[in-house]
Amino acid sequence: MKFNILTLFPDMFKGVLEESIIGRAEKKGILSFNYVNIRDFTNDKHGRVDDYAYGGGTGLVMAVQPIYDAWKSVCGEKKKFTVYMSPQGKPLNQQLVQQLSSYDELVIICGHYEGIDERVIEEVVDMEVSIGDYVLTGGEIPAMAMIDAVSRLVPGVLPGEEAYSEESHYNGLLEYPNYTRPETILGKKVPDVLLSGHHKNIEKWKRKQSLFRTWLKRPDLLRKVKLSKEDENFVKKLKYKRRNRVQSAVWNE
Ligand code: 4H7
Repeated sequence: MKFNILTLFPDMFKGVLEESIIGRAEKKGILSFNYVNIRDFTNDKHGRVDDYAYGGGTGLVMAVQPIYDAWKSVCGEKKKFTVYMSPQGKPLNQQLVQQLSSYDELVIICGHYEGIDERVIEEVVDMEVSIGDYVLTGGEIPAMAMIDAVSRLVPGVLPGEEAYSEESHYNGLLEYPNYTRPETILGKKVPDVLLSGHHKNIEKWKRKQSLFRTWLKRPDLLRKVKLSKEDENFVKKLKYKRRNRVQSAVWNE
């Protein structure tokens, strides 16, 4: 999958996307990043890419010309799906991440300052995306978050094929807790079942942990996901116990 990133600050991306899993996938040729510096496209003799806002108001607005020409240089005559990172966008979630991972190429526009002239958005943007209801100084960090989330769904990016299928098994729920060596540390022992070698019980424990955590921390997610009869029964038990106000001890069996 290829990401074309239109930004005034291409260097912000390099350290992040060259490391770890995403970096390795790029070296393997599964992912590619094309950084397009919007400033390289300005026709302004002083190299300016922004200007005062019509109607007043604080701050500078990124002008149409450099962004539009940068976008044209990437797309030519063939439009490519173009995303603009903005607080007004569609909230990014795993479902949208999955949708975006189906493209084999994306163009991502990162605004800075007060954002970009509305007319570029009208002309070239297919989807505005937000990574959450908070304000940042630029769209670069949102772009990196989105690229990371989308990239890990591209086949071959994650190390084991397993990692992904395991996770999708818990789709829509929070993940169960993880433990590694040593068996005891800080006076705390790894849950016995994980050392038992009894795979069926381990799977059951993981599922219950997922359901329990989701119920406790993100009940909103629980309402959206489809549960088996067994899952339902387990969650019902939790509800009953919550009424007794013993939340920290709700699940001792
Ligand atoms: C595009 C338009 C995304 C980009 C406006 C970007 C949060 C997110 C930005 C702005 C972003 C997100 C203009 C918003 C200046 C803030 C004070 C850059 N912030 N700005 N405002 N949630 N900021 O995805």
